[in-house]
Amino acid sequence: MSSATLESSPPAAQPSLVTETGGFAGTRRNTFPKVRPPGYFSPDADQAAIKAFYQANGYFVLENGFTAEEVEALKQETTLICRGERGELPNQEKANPAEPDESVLSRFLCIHFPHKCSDVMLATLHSQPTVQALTTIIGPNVKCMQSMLFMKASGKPGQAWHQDEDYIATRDKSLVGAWIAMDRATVENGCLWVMPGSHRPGILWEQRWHGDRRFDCAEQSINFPFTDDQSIPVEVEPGSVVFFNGYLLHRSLPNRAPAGTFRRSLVNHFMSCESHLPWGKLPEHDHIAHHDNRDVVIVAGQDPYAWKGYASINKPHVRPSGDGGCIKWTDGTKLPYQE
Ligand SMILES: O=C(O)CCC(=O)C(=O)O
Repeated sequence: MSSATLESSPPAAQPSLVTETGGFAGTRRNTFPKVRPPGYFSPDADQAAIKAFYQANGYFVLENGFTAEEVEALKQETTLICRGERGELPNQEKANPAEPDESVLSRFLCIHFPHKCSDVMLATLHSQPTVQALTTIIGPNVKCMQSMLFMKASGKPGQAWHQDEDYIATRDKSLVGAWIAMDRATVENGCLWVMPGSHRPGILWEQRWHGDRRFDCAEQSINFPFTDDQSIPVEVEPGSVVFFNGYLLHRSLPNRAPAGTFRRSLVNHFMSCESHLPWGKLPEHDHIAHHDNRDVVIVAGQDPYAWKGYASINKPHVRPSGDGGCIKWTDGTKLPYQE
């Protein structure tokens, strides 16, 4: 990263996996993290520089992708969703008006598909700086298929190493997560960690139950040729968006910040419109080659499959945090922890 940083980055203390690609990182307004690491860009940065960094490293940060007002609106909407004011969530009672917001938010680690019940969340899919970045790294035609709203109160677990294409397969490796910070995300409160360049082999690594209480119930990727100490924390200010490739190994650690604090983020997932989306249950009599989940929102360009129409399949639901133990969803086995 050459210009317009607050301070120049110090020499790396240990060999880093980050591939420096140079280019204009844009006008910096944030003061956190104090030193702007490689891969942090502002919306006025050179799009070619963003693309080069993303292709080499599998992630980048768009600073100030959302304004302070937009972040405030997202936080308020997050509270309303958790309170059941945007529709009752399965197996959850609507919050009692007397219950404080902090107590309600602390009940949830993550709610899937908030864009299905909230116009405020839906609007984030179409946010101009986000869409510009997506067309730079994916191509002119972009669709969204999922959103996830993390509250991550202090004490809540993180997610073990994984690759998102293990869960949402595209046919052209175009999956991108756009992780919007609502609170400052730090190592202490459980920010995202990435393994730079780990998308490049294009391999989906073996996955296994981790048995580790630091993480929620999702499985862990194993046997990949990178070590934990090669990963880097992606600490960001509210309003920043971390874009990451569906093959990039990433994880987050528990929120160890003082009680009563949160690490809220909204993660939207996007892909190219040219790819089918073979996701979710294969309908009877369908062939995997034709399977194309049409519960998508077009955010840029043209959808070559518009002739198929669109569907509403997914509904908002609460993701298990592991508090009550974890169950293997394929056969219902109770999974043991290593104590
Ligand atoms: O926000 C987190 O803690 C984890 C998010 C994540 O792993 C994902 O969006 O795939």
